Amino acid sequence: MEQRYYQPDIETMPVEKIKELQSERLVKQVKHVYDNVEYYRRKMDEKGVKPEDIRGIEDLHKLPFLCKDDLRDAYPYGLLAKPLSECVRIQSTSGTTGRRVVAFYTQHDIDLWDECCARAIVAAGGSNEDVVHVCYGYGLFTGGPGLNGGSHKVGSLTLPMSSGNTERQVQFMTDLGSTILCCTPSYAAFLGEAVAQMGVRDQIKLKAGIFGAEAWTEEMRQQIQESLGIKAYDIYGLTEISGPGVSFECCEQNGMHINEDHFIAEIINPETGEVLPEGEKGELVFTSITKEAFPLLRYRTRDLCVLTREKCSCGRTHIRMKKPMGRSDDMMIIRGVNVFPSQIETVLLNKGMSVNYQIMVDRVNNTDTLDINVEVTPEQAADSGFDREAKTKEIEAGLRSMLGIGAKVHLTDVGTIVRSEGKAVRVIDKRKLY
Ligand code: DLL
Repeated sequence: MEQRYYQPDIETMPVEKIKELQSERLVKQVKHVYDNVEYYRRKMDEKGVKPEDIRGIEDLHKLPFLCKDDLRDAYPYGLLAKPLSECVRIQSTSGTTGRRVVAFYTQHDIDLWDECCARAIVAAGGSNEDVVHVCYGYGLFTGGPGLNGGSHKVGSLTLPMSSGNTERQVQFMTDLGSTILCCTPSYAAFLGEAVAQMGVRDQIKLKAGIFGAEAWTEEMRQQIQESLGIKAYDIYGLTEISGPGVSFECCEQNGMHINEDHFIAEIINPETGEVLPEGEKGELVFTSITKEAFPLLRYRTRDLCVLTREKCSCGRTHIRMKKPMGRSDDMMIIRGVNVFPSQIETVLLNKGMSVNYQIMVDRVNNTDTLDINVEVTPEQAADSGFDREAKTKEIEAGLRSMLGIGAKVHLTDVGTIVRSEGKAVRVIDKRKLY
């Protein structure tokens, strides 16, 4: 397949050149925040670092980390690096607890963000011939505005659907011939079901999907690709660093290229803060080197992931991040064992179950319990020979071998688990209520 890029010079720039560009931008950015943001000045002074100490990316490790609590402390204007009169937009995190994080953008910030999303759309095969159907939420959430802006840059016909009203989504998809779908993977799975139920699979023209905002497994990718007849691409980002498009997948579907001309990525040991070498798993940390209004230096994402500089056949040279396996704060400790929802998803889908599941954790008589409700697929429901009891046992055995602890599995009927239009809520941990 012919390779297309949105900004070929940048996307295929030799690695040495990218590093030079990063160094140059980092030095400027550090000076910008030190001069304009009191919060940073204080943090850097406390650590004994002056802007002149940062001469390139090799000095990045000297800077202090920033974490979500810093953002909350500084709410709302404490990290603003440009006068409000130069800002044109805010976006905010979807977090439901504590103070929200508010991110500010100048027009220049929005333009660069849109370009990042345009790169993702072109990497998924998009062009001005495409109809880009955006059903990420619009509003404070960055998903809708980000992909919308990217689609405009590419010159695609953009359908700003936002989330919800699934029947209308499918109707527009068929009537207007949507070719690229942008939403969360869990909503894409739901749309796959809706398309089948409405009997319009042969009327949709989708060829690709750009899915992110939550962790999803390779098994889930297969299911979505089959149900919608598309190639499904991963996209990653976070409000604090701009939104979707911090990184995106290419045709190889093997890790997401980080837009390194805008963001420097590091992997650290989450316990000690030590920077880990390429290839090791740890917490992803980002430094935004082109953001004007809300530039974060060494922001700890809490996402656990691995970076690789292995050559990619797509021709892009920017470093890749593997699929984040979940956030460090998604990790459940059950009877002393670390469990990620993504491990459970892998087992369920490998055993042929539907993507609709929910994990319930509780504590009974001082012992943690793990229960998983998972829907049977419509095919299983229609199959009179389907043995629920045998399947339940098979999944329980699979979970025991994946997790090292036992779980109780409950097969439920089709349609019994609430579908999500945005980020799915997979885990109900009742222990937190105590
Ligand atoms: O979720 C931005 C986004 C919108 C990304 C649309 C992709 C598509 P927040 O609401 O601030 O921003 O949440 C950011 O979501 O730290 C990850 O934990 C998680 N996340 C985002 N993309 C992925 C992904 C948006 N592709 C948080 N895989 C991040 C796994 C993801 N987790």
